[in-house]
Amino acid sequence: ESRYNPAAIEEKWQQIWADLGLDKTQTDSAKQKFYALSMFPYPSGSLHMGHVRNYVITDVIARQKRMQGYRVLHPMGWDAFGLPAENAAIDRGIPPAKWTYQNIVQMRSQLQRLGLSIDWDREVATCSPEYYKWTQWIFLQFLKAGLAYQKEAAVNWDPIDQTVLANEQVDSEGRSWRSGAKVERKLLRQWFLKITDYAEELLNDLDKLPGWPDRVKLMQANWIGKSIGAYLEFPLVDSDEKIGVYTTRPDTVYGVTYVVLAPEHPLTKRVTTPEQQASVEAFVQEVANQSELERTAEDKPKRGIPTGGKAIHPFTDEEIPIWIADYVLYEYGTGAVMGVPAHDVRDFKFAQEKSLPIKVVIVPENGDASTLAAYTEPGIVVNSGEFDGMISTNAKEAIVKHAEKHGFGNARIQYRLRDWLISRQRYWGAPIPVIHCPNCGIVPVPDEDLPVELPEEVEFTGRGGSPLTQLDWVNVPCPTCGTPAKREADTMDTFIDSSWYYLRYPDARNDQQAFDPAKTNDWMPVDQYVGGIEHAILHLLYSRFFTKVLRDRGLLNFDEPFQRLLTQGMVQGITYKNPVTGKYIAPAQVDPNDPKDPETGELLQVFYEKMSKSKYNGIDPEEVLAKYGVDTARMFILFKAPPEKDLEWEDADVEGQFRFLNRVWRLVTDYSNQPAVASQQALTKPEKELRRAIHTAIKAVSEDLEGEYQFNTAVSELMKLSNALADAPCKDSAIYAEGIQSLLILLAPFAPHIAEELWHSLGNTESIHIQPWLKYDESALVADEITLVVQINGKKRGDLQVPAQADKAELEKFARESEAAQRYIEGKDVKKVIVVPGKLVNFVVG
Ligand code: ANZ
Ligand code: ZN
Repeated sequence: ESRYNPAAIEEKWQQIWADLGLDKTQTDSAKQKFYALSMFPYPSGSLHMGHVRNYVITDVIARQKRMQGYRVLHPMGWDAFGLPAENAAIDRGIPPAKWTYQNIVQMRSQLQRLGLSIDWDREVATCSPEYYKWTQWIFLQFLKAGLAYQKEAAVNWDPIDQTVLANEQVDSEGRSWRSGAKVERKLLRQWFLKITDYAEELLNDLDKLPGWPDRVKLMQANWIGKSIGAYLEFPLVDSDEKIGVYTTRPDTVYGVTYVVLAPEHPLTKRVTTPEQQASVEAFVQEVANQSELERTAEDKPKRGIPTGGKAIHPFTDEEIPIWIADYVLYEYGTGAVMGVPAHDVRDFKFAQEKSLPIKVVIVPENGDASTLAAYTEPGIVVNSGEFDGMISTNAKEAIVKHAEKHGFGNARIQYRLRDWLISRQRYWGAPIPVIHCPNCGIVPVPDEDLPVELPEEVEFTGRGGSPLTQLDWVNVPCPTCGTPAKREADTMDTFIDSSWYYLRYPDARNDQQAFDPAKTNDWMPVDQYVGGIEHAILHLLYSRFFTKVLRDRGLLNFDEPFQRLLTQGMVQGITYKNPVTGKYIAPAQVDPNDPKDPETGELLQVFYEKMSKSKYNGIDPEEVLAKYGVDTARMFILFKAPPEKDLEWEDADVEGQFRFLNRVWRLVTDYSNQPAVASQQALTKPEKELRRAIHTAIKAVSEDLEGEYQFNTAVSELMKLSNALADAPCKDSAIYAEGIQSLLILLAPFAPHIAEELWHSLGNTESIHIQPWLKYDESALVADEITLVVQINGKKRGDLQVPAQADKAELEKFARESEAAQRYIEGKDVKKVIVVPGKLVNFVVG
């Protein structure tokens, strides 16, 4: 046991910890709770470095909190429904369940190799009937609350395979990944959740989350997209009907020179004149097959045509033309826009292309109106009747008031957020638990019939619609009237599964309820959530939405699920790319000192990029573990970069952490061979210094683990302490013993195996992971002496040790008497002396 051999200790301790039940969640209610949560992985089959980083970060936090005396909940599970399992079934004939559970077994054992202090008794897999029974039950809660409804919405339709495609199955040219057919848009009746009912609260409650990165909160706010404006009505010339528009700029209403409808707008047909009918119909057809992205792309020319119809401007009574255009989206606002080319960039472009009039109604406070571009800033209102001369911001209010008074408009708030489309026309998801009855309409599956289980005898062809629609499974009697009825064959978006899993962990084995509210309210909210920035919007927003709805159903007593959020950075690998061919070259084929393409000899670009198979820049966690052990991998990941920053994988730094752990190993094993500790009365100077180093480390590491989680600087503190111990002359002192023990305790959350092994080598019989976290002694931090720098004309000429409490005059005296000063001042005229207490004395000589 003289050498550090990770293989000999890591699995051994993992087994012992498991036998001791060290990672089990404590329920001692006298202790304060701490819920440490990692975003659960999709069981793709193998663990990658991004996972390792995520789970190690959460593990360090969980371990330290346990040592600090908290009862900690640190669970893990599987986000296990979704497309890849269904693709594996189509491609290789493996049933989705089998493929998924195989992957879970594989990845669970990989996770266990990382020495994560996870309570595996609470593991959940969203694809198991024990779990999705409650996903379905929660859906029914939404239905009962009036928050789930059906409406028509477009899907990607593959006309050859006759199947719905997910967005990921459509390439950038709009073709099906499988058949290559040009994908069409098709309207289907689908299920939605009314997240828009919670838009305002989801926005406002971001203020309750000081422990979230500002960047994430901003992304959520933008996604919700609150917009404050007005609704205004433009009557049609020849009927009582009106076109309602939503605008953020009512102050520009006198500049309206046309009105535009989204092509799908129900009034399109009505307003189109016979002469325009053919071309309008053709245009509507064309736009129907475009995606929203294509329609709104900034760089594309705005396309549109006149309908021939006319509307009346409600303020001027002028007749203005009605157009349709692709840049107006049917789903936003009212699906109609008042065109103000002089003050809106898109309208300006459109008017220029279509030769529509441009009427200026806002001018800069000092300066002239330009007709070369839209003027979009505030200014003075002109050409606007009774509103002329007003400041545009005030005119907004006045114009809305006027519209309100005359009954053709009002102030309105609008959100970009849309209701959540949760229907998926696929097999591997939780079936939506409703039955369609010809007599009763939509009938929820009664609670006692849940779960609606996925049938197992299924053929996967990738053609002809969801496998569920093709099975006798859909035929059931109506639960209410007994008439032959049909099950809903859509399954739920997998984001639903992950919107509530954190509520299940506190009570994961409950087969009577989704969770016992008492238990979940006790553990929630999550104290620290750790995961990728790619979930900054949807997953986090949906989870917040679920929490609020379940709170309003009386099941939860808090508003926000995740108190603090850490979004860890990416793990990047060194990447070689041929700039001419655009090909990536595997590092094994490249000489790092002379990076050339082995085939063409061209000089390669070298940079760091997120690890991925296609770029050959990935590092397999298994290989690193086999070579260095998991403690080194953990230390490297924590040390190399602050957790929220990207991390560049560098073998030399991995090596460096391995050497550091070897030094710790030697330090402790050398020490345990030492003779018994000698006891003394007063501390010697080296002892005092060592004690200061110990308590400085305790303070620094504790602070680094508080709030901001600066694991990288915490690891450097550990390195400093180990150096101080190595250099200490007082190895037989009780202070040295304190130092060794402290080093191990501080190291324990970071490198749990080596810390445990060495702890036991000192004769301890209890696990290091249940030792109390250390507290520093403030008085030990005070230095007796400081290093005083002596400068001559601002240049350092020497330094010396002086008593820490020396005052300015004494400092000057010490400095003046120093050898360095003597040599340089000798025979010269000291014009000025500058004393910076605690640091330096500078002599200005002439
Ligand atoms: C007239 C106007 C004049 C506008 C002006 C802007 C500037 P946000 O902030 O995103 O809510 N708009 C409204 N509904 C639309 C739709 N369905 N599709 C495309 N554009 C739509 O922006 C609201 C503005 O976007 C509205 O204000 C409207 O153009 C346009 F000088 O009305 B505005
Ligand atoms: Zn019925």
